[in-house]
Amino acid sequence: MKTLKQRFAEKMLPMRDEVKGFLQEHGDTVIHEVTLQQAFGGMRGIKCMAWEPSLLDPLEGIRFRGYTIPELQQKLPKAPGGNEPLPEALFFLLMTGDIPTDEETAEITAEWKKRGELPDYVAQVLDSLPLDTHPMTQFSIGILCQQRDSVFAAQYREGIKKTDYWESTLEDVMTLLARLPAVAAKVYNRTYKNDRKIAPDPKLDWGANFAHMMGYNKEEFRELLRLYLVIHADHEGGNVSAHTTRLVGSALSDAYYSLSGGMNGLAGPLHGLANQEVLRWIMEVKEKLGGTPTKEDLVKFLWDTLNSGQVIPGYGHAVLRKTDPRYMAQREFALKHLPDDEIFKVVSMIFEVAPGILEKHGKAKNPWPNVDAHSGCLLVHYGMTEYDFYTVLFGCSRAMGVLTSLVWDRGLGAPIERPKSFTLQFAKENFIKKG
Ligand code: AMX
Repeated sequence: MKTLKQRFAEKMLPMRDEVKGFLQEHGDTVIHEVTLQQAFGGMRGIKCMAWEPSLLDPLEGIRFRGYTIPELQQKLPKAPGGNEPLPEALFFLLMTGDIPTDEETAEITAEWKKRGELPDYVAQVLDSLPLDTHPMTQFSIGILCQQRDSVFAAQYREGIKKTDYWESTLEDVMTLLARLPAVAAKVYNRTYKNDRKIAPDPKLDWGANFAHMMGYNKEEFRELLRLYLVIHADHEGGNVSAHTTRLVGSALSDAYYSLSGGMNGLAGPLHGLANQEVLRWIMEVKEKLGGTPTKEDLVKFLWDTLNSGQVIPGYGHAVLRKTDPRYMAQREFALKHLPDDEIFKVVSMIFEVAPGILEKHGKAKNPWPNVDAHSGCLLVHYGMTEYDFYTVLFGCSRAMGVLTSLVWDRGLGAPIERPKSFTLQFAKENFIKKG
């Protein structure tokens, strides 16, 4: 059996030549015109970056290497007796474009097990942080402090060839991904569980072992975490965590610097932090309206939220214009495993009324729920009530997509990013026709 590295090289090396030829022939082709509105408005929708692992359609949602989430649930290898795809298998797919066999998936599981131990110095760095440090801050520091282990940085100092950058980057990525659950579990246990130490279980796959190290051993929670780690892994290249990881990496900062940067972006409330905001807000709904609200009370509460100038967390999206399939995958999970859960009932009721209200409100371009509107409800059901931690789980998953892209960028020889900026004065003088 070929290794992941060999399979990756088989795909990447011909593509390197293909891209070179493609650009020689079509490099001057204009693919987008940019308006001032876009330049001042978050560069929304400008087609200006290539990103291989996934592609987002505004109406259909995400496809990972061409596969929808239901297709992944069907086709990717699963844990024995399980129904949800293994995240390791998704990583293989993101890297190579091919659905892995059980053996190929097992190779990644084994490799991550081998590399997955938390170095003592990382634990010491984390232990030096005040306990009220946000888990995402701890997580990002836990990633960043491992930079000293970067094989890419060491080899770069020694002067490796540009065409070989991807090999040491892949080394870093494998070690980083292998260790992420241990970093995250350390953050979880020290922040909320008196710093209890739970040794990894070598019999378990990556997701199940992650659950185990956080103290969750119910098979249903393992399945949830596997699903969670798959569906959050990538959302094409322009979102904040993906784009930041790429931008930092484009300076040839190594995988540790790049991912830590991306995670700082994920920690924003308009991006990954929305999952903790959703849960906090649902608990507020329950508290203020006394348990499960009536539809009328909920409608009023939603309007009050909007009228006080706040967003409805978990609703809307910069690109999507329909219900997020990642939301639907979690809803399916809830309907199957926890149909009578009280918080799920509130989440469902919000799903019924919020889109209509947002449409009437008339601001949000997309009134439908995104991935973050659902995840917290599932985690609370299994006892993970620490909302502030949720974005760390998101980060462990997102790392797979953005680090895949980093290896591809190194393979394809992507240059440093450097778009042109300008001042308002410059825009007035150069872009506006006189007279
Ligand atoms: N509630 C209330 N107002 C909303 C809204 C919501 N859920 N979503 C968008 N709007 C408002 C915007 O604030 C904006 O108002 P403004 O004109 O006064 O500034 C207007 O509608 C137009 O915004 P948009 O073009 O539809 O959205 P966007 O691309 O600027 O922002 C997003 C997208 C996700 C940041 C936004 O929908 C939002 O704030 N949602 C709530 C937070 C959230 O769920 N974030 C998670 C997104 C998924 C992820 O990355 N993890």
